Amino acid sequence: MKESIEKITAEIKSLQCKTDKEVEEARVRLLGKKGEITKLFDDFRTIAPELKREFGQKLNVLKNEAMAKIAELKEAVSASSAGAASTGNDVSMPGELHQLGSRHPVSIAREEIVGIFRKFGYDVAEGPEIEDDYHVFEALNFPPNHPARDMQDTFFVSNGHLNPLLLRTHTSSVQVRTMEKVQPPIRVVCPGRVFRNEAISARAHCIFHQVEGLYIDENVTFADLKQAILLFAREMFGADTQIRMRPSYFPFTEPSAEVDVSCNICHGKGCNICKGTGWLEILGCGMVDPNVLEASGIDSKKYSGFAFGMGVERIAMLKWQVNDLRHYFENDMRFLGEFSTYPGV
Ligand code: 2U9
Repeated sequence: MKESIEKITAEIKSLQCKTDKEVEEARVRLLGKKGEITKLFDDFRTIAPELKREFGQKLNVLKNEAMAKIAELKEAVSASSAGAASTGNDVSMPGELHQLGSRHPVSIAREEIVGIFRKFGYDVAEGPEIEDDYHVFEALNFPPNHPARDMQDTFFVSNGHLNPLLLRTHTSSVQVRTMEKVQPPIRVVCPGRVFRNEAISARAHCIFHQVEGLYIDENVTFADLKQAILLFAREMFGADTQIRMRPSYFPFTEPSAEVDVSCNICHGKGCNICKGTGWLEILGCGMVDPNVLEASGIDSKKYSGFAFGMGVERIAMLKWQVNDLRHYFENDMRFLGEFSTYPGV
């Protein structure tokens, strides 16, 4: 008993705590129901009667010392945490607000377009923005003197040899590279940036984004193309969307068509968005020209396919009724902030 009292007395003297939690742990260790001092009081009941007086006093002194030390430590800990708060940092002040960014509307539209075709079973492929003449023009059946091959329309990186480097004017070069690598069936969508030497206006920009698609297999027909485009348009613009096809011309597809969707503002009645026609042009498409299949090593007698291409900014303009393409390139936070609550952003 004597040794225990001396040991605990020494322990109390040297006791130090940094936090409220440590003080409480020390209190429980010494004075709690199963604490060291409480245990000595239990033992006290069994000692010889002639020793009771001496040890009774000693135990009471020990208990008082322990209680005083715990109270002292409690005070010291709370004083030191109040001191920290008074060093100039007001921990109760509201935090600084950071302005959160959000997805760019062109990214939102691109992901939505690509997501729809993924759901239809298409893979996604990407390729280089700096391309050669062969993959952008030659393999796609562009005649040697087509205007797109002119300096007026295309940004050239290097010139003066047979296969100059240039900034791709469409992502069709990615589909060409896919056809060179794999045999049909091919189902692929190719999103990416494209570059055209054009004056910037409300309807055109020298850099914009496209999603193009290619489907090649045995017995692919124009009816398959029409169905794929109709299903896409309904996913993108709403279940009651109608489409119409107008004949067109592209070097890489035959026959070719331009596709309009029924105006999602006036539902075909005619408004200023659709210029009173009830229709909005969304994409171009067609059956892949057999010359294009053959150029990339695909047997045009066995396989046929369809392709389509769309400008992402144009789709985004129609979807959100933005009347000037330049908004998508200026990064004005007031404009971009409009899309921060778009579902899935
Ligand atoms: C291969 C074969 C055929 C892709 C196609 C279009 C029609 C089209 C324009 C829409 C608006 C470009 O962004 S835009 O200016 N695109 O009208 N694109 S068919 O045809 C291909 C592609 C690759 C091998």
